[in-house]
Amino acid sequence: MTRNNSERARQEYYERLRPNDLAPLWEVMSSLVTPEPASACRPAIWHYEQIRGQVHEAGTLITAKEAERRVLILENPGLVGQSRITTSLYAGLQLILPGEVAPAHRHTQSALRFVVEGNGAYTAVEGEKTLMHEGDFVITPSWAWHDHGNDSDEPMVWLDGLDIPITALFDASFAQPLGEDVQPLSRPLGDSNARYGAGLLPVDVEQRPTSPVFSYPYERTREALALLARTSEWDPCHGVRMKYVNPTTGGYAIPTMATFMQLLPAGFSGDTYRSTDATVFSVVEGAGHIELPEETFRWGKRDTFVVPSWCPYRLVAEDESTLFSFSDRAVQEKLGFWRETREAEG
Ligand code: 1HN
Repeated sequence: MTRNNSERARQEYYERLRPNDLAPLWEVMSSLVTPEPASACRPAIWHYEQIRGQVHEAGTLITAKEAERRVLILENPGLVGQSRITTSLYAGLQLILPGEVAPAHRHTQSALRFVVEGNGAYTAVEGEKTLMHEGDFVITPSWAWHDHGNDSDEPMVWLDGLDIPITALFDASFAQPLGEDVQPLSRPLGDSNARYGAGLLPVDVEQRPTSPVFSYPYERTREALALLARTSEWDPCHGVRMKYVNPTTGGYAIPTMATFMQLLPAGFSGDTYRSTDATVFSVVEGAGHIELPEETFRWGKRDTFVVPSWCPYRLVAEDESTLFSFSDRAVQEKLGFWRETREAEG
C-alpha cells in the first residue's frame, strides 16, 4: 500500500469507528500527554488605571442587586469566552456602591476576596459580618451562605477568585438563593478572628477543610512581612513570601486555592522561577516589573497580572512592594502534581 492509500484507509476506518463512540488514541496521544505543560493560558496584565473607569461605569448601568454580583470577569486572552483567568481558576473585579446589597446565596464553589479599592464595605459569611479594607483577604467557604453590603460612603472594588473551572471539571456545581437579601446574623463582628485567628483554637476544635478565619486583615499581614523583611533572609525568587493558613489543619486557607502575600524589598531583582501552578497576582503597594519569555509587564498598585503554568518569570521591584497571589497549588500538592524550578542569574 502507498502512503496515501494507507492514510485513506485509516481515515475511512476512523469514520466507521465514530458511530460506535470509538476514537484512535494514536492520533491524539502526543497532545494529551505532553512532555511539559502546554497551556493555552497566556501571561496577561490588567492595569487598574486603564480599567477602573469601566469597572465603575458598571455601577451606572446595573445595580448590585439586579446583577446579583456586579463583576467584570478577568478573562485570560488565551481562554476567550471561557470565564477563566487560568485553566483552573476564575477571577473578576466586583463593585459594590454605598447603600447597595448583593443578595445572600450559596454555592459549592469556594471564593476568595482580595480588597483592591475602598474601605468599610462588608461581607457576611455564615451569620457573621466582616468589614473589609484594602489589602484584606476574605474567604467564602464552599456552600456557605454569603451576602455583601456597603454601609460606608465610598465604592468598594475587590478581586474575586473562585474555583469555578475545578468545580466544573468534576460536574459538582450546586447553588441556591437564600430568598432574602441579607442573611440573619448569629455572631458578633470579630467572632471568627477571636475564636480561630488569635493564635488560639477552641480546645476541642475539629479539622475543617476551609479556614474558619474568614478574614485576614492586611494590617497584620503587612506588619509580619515588614518585620521578616528586616530580620530574615529573602528568598531569591520571591522575596519574603508567606502563605495564608487554615489554623485547624496547617494547610492552605481554602482547600482548592492557595493564597500568598509577599514583600519585595526596594531594588529587589529576583531569580527566574517557574512552577506548575498558574498564578494570579494583585499588587497592593509599590511598583516594579515582571520579565517573561516574550514580554515585560510593568506593574503598580492595584494591577492584576497572571503567569501561566510552567512559564518562567522574574520579579523586579523599584519600590518596596507587596503582592497578593493565588493559584491551584493547594489542589496540585494534594494530587502530587506540583513542581517548580529556580534558576540563578548569570
Ligand atoms: C459569586 O457568588 C460571587 O458571592 C462573586 O461575590 C463572583 C462568580 C461566579 C459565580 C458566583 C460572590 C461569582 C460568584
